[in-house]
Amino acid sequence: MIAGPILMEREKGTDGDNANRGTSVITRTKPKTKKPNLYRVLLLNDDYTPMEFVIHILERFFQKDREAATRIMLHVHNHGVGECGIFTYEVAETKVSQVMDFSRQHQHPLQCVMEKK
Ligand code: TYC
Repeated sequence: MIAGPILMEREKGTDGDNANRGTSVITRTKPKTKKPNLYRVLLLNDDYTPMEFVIHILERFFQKDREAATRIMLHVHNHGVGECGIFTYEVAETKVSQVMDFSRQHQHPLQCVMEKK
C-alpha cells in the first residue's frame, strides 16, 4: 500500500511585505493519522492448568463474559492455541505479563504470548 501525506504548496502573499520572492510554504491539508501496530494475545494449551482457572483468566484480564471465556478456553484446549484479544504493543505486553504472573503465583504452567498481526 502506498500512503503518504497529501501536501499542497501555497505561495505567501502577493503584495507589500509578503511579496513573492520565490519562497513558498508547504501546508498540510490532511490530518496525519497513523494506524498503530496491533498484536494478538494468545493462550497456549497445556495438560495441567485447570479449565476453570483459564476461564477465570479470560474474565479477569480480558473482560470476557462466562460464555465467551468458556468458548475461548475450549478452543485452546481443542486446538492448542487461541486468541484472547488484539491490542497495541504496550497493552498486549501488559496482558501477557499479568497472565504469566498470575498463573505463576498459582503454580500453573499456563503460557500466554503475543504475536504481531
Ligand atoms: N488442557 C487443560 C485441561 O485439560 C485446559 C486448558 C485450556 C489449559 C486452555 C490451558 O490455555 C489453556 N485441564
